[in-house]
Amino acid sequence: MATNRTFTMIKPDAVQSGYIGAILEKICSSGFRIVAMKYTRLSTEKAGQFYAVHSSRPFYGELVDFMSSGPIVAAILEKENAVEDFRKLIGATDPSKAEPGTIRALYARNVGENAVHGSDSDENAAIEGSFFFAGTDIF
Ligand code: IDP
Ligand code: MG
Repeated sequence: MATNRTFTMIKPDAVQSGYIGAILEKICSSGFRIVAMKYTRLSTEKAGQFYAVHSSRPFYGELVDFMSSGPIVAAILEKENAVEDFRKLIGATDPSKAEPGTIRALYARNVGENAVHGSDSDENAAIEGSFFFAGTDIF
């Protein structure tokens, strides 16, 4: 069943570069409503769990180190067709291949340090959202 929610993180590279405000502005002006939000830092254990699906990929260790290297903003976003529309808004994983004007084209450094996360399915959006937020923290 399609849902109207997705999960995002503003990753440590974009936080460190001072892009939190610009990225949230882009998200909100693109029609997404923030229903949950948290400024936090992942431990290596938590980052490893979050990205467990990638544990056999060659970049897994690098990814876990990067995602636990500094604070992130985690959020659940609501909009009709949220998962697909948000993937369009962030652009391709590799910013050199991302459409002009997308968040990754504007703010990502490279394929690893790529500014934002976006869920790839309704099922994963629900799993990832509940990784960070209790039901009572979603408005
Ligand atoms: P996605 O974030 O666009 O869904 P995935 O393939 O799910 O991309 O990969 C998860 C994350 O792993 C990426 O956002 C990026 O931070 C990192 N990553 C993906 N491919 C590479 C790579 O080739 N080298 C280094 N890091 C990568
Ligand atoms: Mg992915």
